[in-house]
Amino acid sequence: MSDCLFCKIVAKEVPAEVVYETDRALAFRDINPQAPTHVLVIPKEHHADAAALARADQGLADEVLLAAHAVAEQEGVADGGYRVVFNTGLGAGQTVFHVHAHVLGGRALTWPPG
Ligand code: D5M
Repeated sequence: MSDCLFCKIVAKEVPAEVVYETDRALAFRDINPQAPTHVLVIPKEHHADAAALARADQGLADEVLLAAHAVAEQEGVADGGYRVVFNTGLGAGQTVFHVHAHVLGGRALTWPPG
């Protein structure tokens, strides 16, 4: 989508610190990190949110999840525990409507989230 920020990151029209990439998924550091490790994992193809992705392409949804866990391993936060979050919809705080998994780790994470 031409007006989508994360599609522009995929197209390299907007810079990002990419930490992991597969044929169909991309992971880059969040511009406003909420934990020592805060990486966003996206499908390169545009889907608005997690529900839309799961309905449209379960294989791609799997690939995004696998990439999220690979990022946690690569970042060294897998053993200590980490969180994978899909904010889905305005009420959940989603601000960018290109589905993304937040991978958060490197500090104690409290529950419930805010
Ligand atoms: O999360 C959207 C996330 O996207 C939020 O944590 C900031 C991040 N963001 C916004 N612009 C950029 C760029 N240009 N690079 C990296 N990260 C970015 P949400 O769940 O939609 O609230």
